[in-house]
Amino acid sequence: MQTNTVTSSLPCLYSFRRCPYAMRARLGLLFANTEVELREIILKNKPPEMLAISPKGTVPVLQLPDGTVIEESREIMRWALGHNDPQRLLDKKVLEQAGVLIDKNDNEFKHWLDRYKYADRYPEGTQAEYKEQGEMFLQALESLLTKNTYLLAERVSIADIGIMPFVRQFAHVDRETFYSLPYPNLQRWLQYWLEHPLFVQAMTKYPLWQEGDEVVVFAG
Ligand SMILES: N[C@@H](CCC(=O)N[C@@H](CS)C(=O)NCC(=O)O)C(=O)O
Repeated sequence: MQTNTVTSSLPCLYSFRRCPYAMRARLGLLFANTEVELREIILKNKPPEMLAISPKGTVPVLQLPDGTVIEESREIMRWALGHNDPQRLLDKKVLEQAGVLIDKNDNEFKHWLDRYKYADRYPEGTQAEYKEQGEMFLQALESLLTKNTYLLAERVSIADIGIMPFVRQFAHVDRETFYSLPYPNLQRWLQYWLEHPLFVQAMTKYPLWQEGDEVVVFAG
């Protein structure tokens, strides 16, 4: 975390609608009922204001009114829910397991997801091989979802909102294939999330942000 001066009274989120990391951050903010100023960006043309506070150049980035910069999606979820967590997504009972699952998502599943999605950029393997590798994680999720309605319990946890955007991305590479796989509980879970009012809200389209624009409030 770094500190810089900002003028707005709201935390400011640099976000890209289609980025799964940014989706989980927006979901975290919505589940925490936390209002932020939303600055929609595109990766091809990152605003200098964002790069000035977070030179690594990934979204999401959240800048707090005191200047603190949070530049990891997991930390943004944790920060938001750490302040307000009416649905107890950070329930102590599942927190450790959620961390392990999100690690697996970010460090392993995402690797295969990228290759499955952009197989032509990774000619050393075939798309079918990449899909199979990605499915190992999907199988683990399916097994969890045979035990519970949500990934880790009978109620939503940070694991659900942290992982759902990536499963969505996998499914959207080829919806027909995804829905023909033998993962009925995962399909049900994904469908539930795609229709969830907070996910629908998280996917609202906003115009690209430019310096001088009126503040767009992303309402929690
Ligand atoms: N570990 C970061 C990863 C974020 C990330 O990689 N975001 C992608 C977009 S989905 C990005 O900003 N990539 C930079 C680029 O493509 O220039 C987090 O969890 O926030």
